[in-house]
Amino acid sequence: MKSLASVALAAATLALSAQAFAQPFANPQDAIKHRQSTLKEMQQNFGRVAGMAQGRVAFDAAEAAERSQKAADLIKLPWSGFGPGTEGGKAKPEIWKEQAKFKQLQDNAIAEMDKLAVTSKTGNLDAIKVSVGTTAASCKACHDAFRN
Ligand code: ASC
Repeated sequence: MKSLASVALAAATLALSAQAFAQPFANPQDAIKHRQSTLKEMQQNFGRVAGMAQGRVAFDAAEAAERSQKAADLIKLPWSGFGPGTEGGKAKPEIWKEQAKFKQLQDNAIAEMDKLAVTSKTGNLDAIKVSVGTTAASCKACHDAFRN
């Protein structure tokens, strides 16, 4: 049986290593999982609205409004998963060398999705098409610079 002291030591060691990592996640793998899963869920919502804008999916104004708002909420979440020491996944190492540029591209994507959420609530498909285009361009700009 493990002694109480060894269990306490193991707990303290775990707490210390988590502290040394100094992140909102227990380890880099969890940070990568967080950014990948939130971006994927965002894309599934944005992609549906993009499909409506491109005529691949029947336009449903209520669904477009709901999914655009979800995408706008979700695009705010991945970024906490790109902290120091979380290199990996499809992320290019440049993210950790060009932090100002990375932040600028995040902010652009967030602003575009917020605008798309507002536009989608009007139900104006022509305006939604324009906003989907500028939003997709903001996704692409970050992928081109920072995603493998
Ligand atoms: C999408 C999607 C992206 C962007 C980008 C735009 O629907 O999955 O990554 O739009 O492709 O060019």
